[in-house]
Amino acid sequence: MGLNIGGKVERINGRELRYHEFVDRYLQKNQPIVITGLMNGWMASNDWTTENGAPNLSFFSTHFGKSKVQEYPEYAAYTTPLFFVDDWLNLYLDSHPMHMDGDVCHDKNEINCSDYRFVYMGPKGTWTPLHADVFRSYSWSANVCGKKKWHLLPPSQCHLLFDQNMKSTVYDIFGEVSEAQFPGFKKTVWLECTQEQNEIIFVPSGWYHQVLNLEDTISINHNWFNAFNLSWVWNLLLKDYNEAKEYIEDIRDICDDFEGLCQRNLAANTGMNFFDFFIFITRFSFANLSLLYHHVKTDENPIWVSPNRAHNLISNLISIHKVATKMKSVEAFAGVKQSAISDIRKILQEPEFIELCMALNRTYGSIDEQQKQCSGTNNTSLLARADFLHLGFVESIGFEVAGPEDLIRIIEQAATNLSCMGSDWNLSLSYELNDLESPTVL
Ligand SMILES: O=C(O)CCC(=O)C(=O)O
Repeated sequence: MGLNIGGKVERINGRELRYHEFVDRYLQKNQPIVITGLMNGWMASNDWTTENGAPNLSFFSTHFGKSKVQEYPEYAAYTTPLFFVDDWLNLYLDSHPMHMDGDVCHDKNEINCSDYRFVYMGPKGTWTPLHADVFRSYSWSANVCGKKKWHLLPPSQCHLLFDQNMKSTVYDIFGEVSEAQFPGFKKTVWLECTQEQNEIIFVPSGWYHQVLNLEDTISINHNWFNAFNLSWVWNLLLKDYNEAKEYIEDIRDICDDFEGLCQRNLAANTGMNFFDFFIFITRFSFANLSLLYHHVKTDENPIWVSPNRAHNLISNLISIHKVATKMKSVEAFAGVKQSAISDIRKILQEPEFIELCMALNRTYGSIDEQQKQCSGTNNTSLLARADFLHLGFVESIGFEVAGPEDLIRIIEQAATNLSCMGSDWNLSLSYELNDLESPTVL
């Protein structure tokens, strides 16, 4: 039986698309799109492709043949298009390891230092089996050379891909799919797309997809998440945690630290555990708060130097607040509280944290530039100042963060403080926390 194709993925010229349009139409609505016109000037497009469009394998062997990966920071093969720069995952991993737990991952090994930026190389006919992306992240994938055929299924239909026990999914949508095992599969309706050279596909959160290389193909690919799909990441962690726990339930009585084992298995299978995720959102909250305080305090008359930038930071905090609220109600989370996160002062002074703040500021600076074509202030240089951390706000909210309740309290308290400080500022965080829906994905 052939696949039921419901339509094709939309195509758009990236040079005619504004950032906020991308957010409104695709990121927030969680819809796929193929974007053209964004790869001009990439060294990868020039160096990695022969004149007839085939992969230039001799370039790789000549330049990188004797090397280990991740050793060429000075070779800027590509530039992340603006639409995809609000990438918390890779921003974080550029300065912090994902795992704190020495049992899961020892410092500075390959897993701990890696990010979610990839190059895929596949000869004609090779394919990637059906899957949804790690952490329920978004991905973007740019064809440097070659051509790919994509089949995508929206999250609303993903339950149809599972077997009757909801344990495994179909592996190959073009193989023999047993109706007895996967009874829902025949009801699925797919989007398809042929991605040409120099085109970038945006794959939304939670969409299952299978990918075939129609020619010898090289692509550059990032997985990422941000305020718009953060709750999906938490939902997946919780689901995987419950599965990990169920799997070893029968050894609970003979385990000294059953909860710890569940968390270690979660980190090994899913790529992070509750504690990793909590530290991640805690650092991100502080980074967003530090930038907000910085911007509101920069002027003698406290005004937002950029409402767009403030809006981005506030949306991030609202999204984290919502996720922390969900986490609070999860009983198991109480079992993984650890003291390492407890002192805010320590985090705020870590060089890695300052690096994260700078990167976040650059990110929203570049988005802001396009949104209003003029940033009005050179915030990166302002951020280099020693008073950047504004420890004053920390004093007013207390120093301890041991669990989601503390994070919620800190965000709410900061919202109150900032509302008091703002003058001609309409984007009150407390107002938004109370009255506005946070960004959601479908
Ligand atoms: O290009 C491929 O073969 C797989 C890419 C993929 O699955 C993704 O970008 O999410």
